[in-house]
Amino acid sequence: MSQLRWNTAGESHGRALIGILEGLPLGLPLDVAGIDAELIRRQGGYGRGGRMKIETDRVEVLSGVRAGETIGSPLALSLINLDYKIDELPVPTNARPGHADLAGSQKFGRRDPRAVLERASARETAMRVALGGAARQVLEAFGVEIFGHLVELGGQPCSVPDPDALGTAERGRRRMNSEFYCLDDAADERLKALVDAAAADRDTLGGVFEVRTYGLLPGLGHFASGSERLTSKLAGALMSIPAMKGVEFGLGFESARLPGSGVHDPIRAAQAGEGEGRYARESNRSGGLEGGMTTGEPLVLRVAMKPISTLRRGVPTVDFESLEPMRATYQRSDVTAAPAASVVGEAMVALCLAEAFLAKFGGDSMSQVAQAVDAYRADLGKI
Ligand code: EPS
Repeated sequence: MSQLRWNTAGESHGRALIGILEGLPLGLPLDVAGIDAELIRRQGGYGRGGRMKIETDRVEVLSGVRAGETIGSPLALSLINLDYKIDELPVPTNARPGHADLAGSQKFGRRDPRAVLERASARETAMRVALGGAARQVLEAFGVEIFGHLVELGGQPCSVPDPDALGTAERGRRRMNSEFYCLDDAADERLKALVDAAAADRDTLGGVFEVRTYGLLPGLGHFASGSERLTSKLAGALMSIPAMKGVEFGLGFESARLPGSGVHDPIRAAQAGEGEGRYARESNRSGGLEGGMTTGEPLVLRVAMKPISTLRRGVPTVDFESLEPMRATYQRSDVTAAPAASVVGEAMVALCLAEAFLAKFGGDSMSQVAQAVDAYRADLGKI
């Protein structure tokens, strides 16, 4: 069994996005329509721009699957870019503040933001969603649910006090009915007015999304080395999404402002049928992670996204040649992509958790993984 690893290739206006996911066990029935459903969700959300009307992201499976099941070889996926025009697009004469344009040009030693922005673009996150969709299916086979939703847009809250209390079906229903993928039934009209005002102002908006994961066994991840801590892996994975500026787990930054008695989650004996093993918690302020490992409580994390850096009004910059002040070139952009970012966040959480899950229970086939999970469950009852 090899470690779960992934990679992507592809530019924003190149021919296609390509993704490879290595380390999937044999015998996973791959639900391609399920992956496409995630891709459709990523393309949506109120405030998206013209590009999403051009693209129709549907995944093509190139390798790793026979008769609908994984066969233990690398999974290769492709997504065609309908807006394929990389060779015709101009080289910008200035750098857009907030993008990779300037630092990337300096890094390459060439005034060519096009060579930078094509790959730095968040278009690449479409393939991450496809790969994450496959990784998620490994976890779902063991009863894990990963749920992302928007909790803030442009500084306006749009969640409910306790998303866990809604239950799976109601969470799904509310998110499906919201053009912002949020749980507050009453928020959409308010948020639409906010996005419309930002659009009229030729500006952009950021937001905060939350990802909750249910059904995790305790003990995924490792305390023994910094790089193996699930907390650091998840934070790194989420911060690798373009435009993300911060990640917090559970109480997050609020933990630093409270005394220990208001932060740590008391342990008690579990009641019959409650959770995994012999213990339960009275609260989940940790967000489901202690010592870099899962506790068995829901994993709760939030991620802050900055506003899209291509503004219709243009942010002040200078012309490369003359150094004369000007506004950054505008071609097309989203007013906000924060709802879509929650789908990308789910994908990154799925990739990270599937890696940790298979590191712990790894076998070469799904049935071997299932045996390891059953043995571990039996062990938990004795600890
Ligand atoms: C992006 C700019 C826009 C977005 C794009 C990300 O694309 P374009 O420059 O073609 O108008 O629509 O996002 C996607 C293409 C996508 O699939 O999410 C950027 O600069 O990051």
